[in-house]
Amino acid sequence: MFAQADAGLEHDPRRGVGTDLLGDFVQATGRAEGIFHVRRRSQRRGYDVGLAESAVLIKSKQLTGNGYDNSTRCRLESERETLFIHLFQIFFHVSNKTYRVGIVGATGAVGQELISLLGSRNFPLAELRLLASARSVGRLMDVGGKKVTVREATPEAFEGLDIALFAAEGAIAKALAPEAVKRGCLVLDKSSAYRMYADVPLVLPEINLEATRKHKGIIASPNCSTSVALMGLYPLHKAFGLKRVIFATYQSVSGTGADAIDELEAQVQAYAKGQPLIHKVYPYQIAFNLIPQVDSFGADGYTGEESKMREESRKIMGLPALKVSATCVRVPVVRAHSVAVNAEFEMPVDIAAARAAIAAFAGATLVDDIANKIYPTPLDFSRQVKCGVGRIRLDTALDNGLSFWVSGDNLWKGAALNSIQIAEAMIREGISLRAS
Ligand code: 2RA
Repeated sequence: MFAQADAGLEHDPRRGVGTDLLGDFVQATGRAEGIFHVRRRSQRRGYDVGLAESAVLIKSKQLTGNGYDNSTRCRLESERETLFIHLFQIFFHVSNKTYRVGIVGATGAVGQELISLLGSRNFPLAELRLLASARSVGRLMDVGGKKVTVREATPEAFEGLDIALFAAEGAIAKALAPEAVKRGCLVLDKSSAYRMYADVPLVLPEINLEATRKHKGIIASPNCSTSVALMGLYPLHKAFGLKRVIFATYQSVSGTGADAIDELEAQVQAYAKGQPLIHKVYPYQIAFNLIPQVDSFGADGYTGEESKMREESRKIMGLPALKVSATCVRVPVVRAHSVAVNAEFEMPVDIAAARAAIAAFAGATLVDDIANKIYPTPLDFSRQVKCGVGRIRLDTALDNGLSFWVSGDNLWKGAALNSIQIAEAMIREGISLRAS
C-alpha cells in the first residue's frame, strides 16, 4: 500500500537528500509507507520516525527513468551508498505533537491568509484561537468549514498557547507580544515593531533559520519587499559574494490593505464610467498611475519602506556594511510585489551559474526564458509559495554585476506564509519554541 506517498509531495532535486520532504509528508499524513532508499548517515530532524536513519521520499512519477513508473510508489534513496532497494513496508510512527496557535489580527488580510494557509499546509494544530480588536469580538470566521468566534486580543487571551502569529500593526505587537511571551508563547511577528532589535531574530527560513535558535520569545518576519527581493538575491550572494545592491520595487496595493484594493477597484470602475476618480488611501490616484512613495519620508529623503529594505537585508544576510539603495513604488496591481534588482558581486559572475544558483534555492523558481517571453509576473506569482526570478542578465553599469527581476506574493512570502514557514521549520528541526 503506497498511495500515501502521493499526498502532495513533490520531489525537488535542489533540496537534495534532505528530510524536508519527509517532514512535509509525515506532517501531512501522520505516517508513510513505501519503497525507500535509506541513507546510512543518521540525521535526526525532530521527527521520531522510528528509524535510525532519515529518508527522503521521492514522487515516483519523476523516477520513470529508474523504473518506478507507478505514481503511487516511493523509494528510499541513499546519499552515499544504497543499503537496499526492494519492496517493503514501513510504518513511521510520528510524534503526534500538535500546537495551540493564536492569530492576532485574525480578521485582517494577513490574518485571513494565516487561517487559510494553516489549513492548506496541514499545520499540526491542537487549537486555533482567533484574536482581534474589541470591535471584532464575537464575529464568526470560517476555519476549515467550522465557524470560530473571534476573541479580544488581551494579555490573558494568550494563556495556554504555544505560538502566537501576530498579523497586526506595530503598536499592537508592542503592547501584546511581551504579554504573550510572558505566558510562554512563541511570538512570530509580521510587523516592523521588533525587526531591528538586536535580540530579535529577523528570519527568512531559507536563509537564516539558525538565528531562531537564540530567540527570546519573539521572532520577526521581514517586510514584504525585502522578503521577495532576497529570494532572488541571497542565492546569488552565496554564489558570488554580494558587494552592493540597488532595488526598485513595484508594490501591489494589497500591501497597503483592503481599503487600498477597494480604492483601486473603485477608481477603475469610475474611469470606465467616465466618473471622477476619488482617492483617500493614497495621496494620488493609483489606477493607471504609479506612486513613488511607500510609507512616509525620512530626513534622508528615503521612505520607511526603502530604509527597511536596506536595514533588513543587512540583518538577514549578516552583511552589516552592505551598500544598499532602494526606490519603492506603488503600482496598480492588486497582489504580489515585484523588484528589479541590480547587484554587484565580489567574484566574476556567470549567467549559467546564476541561473543554477536560483534554481537550487528553496525559496525561488527560475522563470527565465526570454526567447519565449517567459519571466515572472505578479499575476503568475500570486498565491505561490516560491518567488519567481527571471530576466537574469549581466549588468552593464556595475562590475561583476547582475540585473534580474523577482515577483512574489506579498501576503504569503511577504507576510503570512513566512511566519508559518518559520514555525514549520523550527518544529521540523527540533528548535525549541520556548525562549532560551
Ligand atoms: C507595503 N510593505 O507594501 C508594505 C506592507 N507591509 O506597503
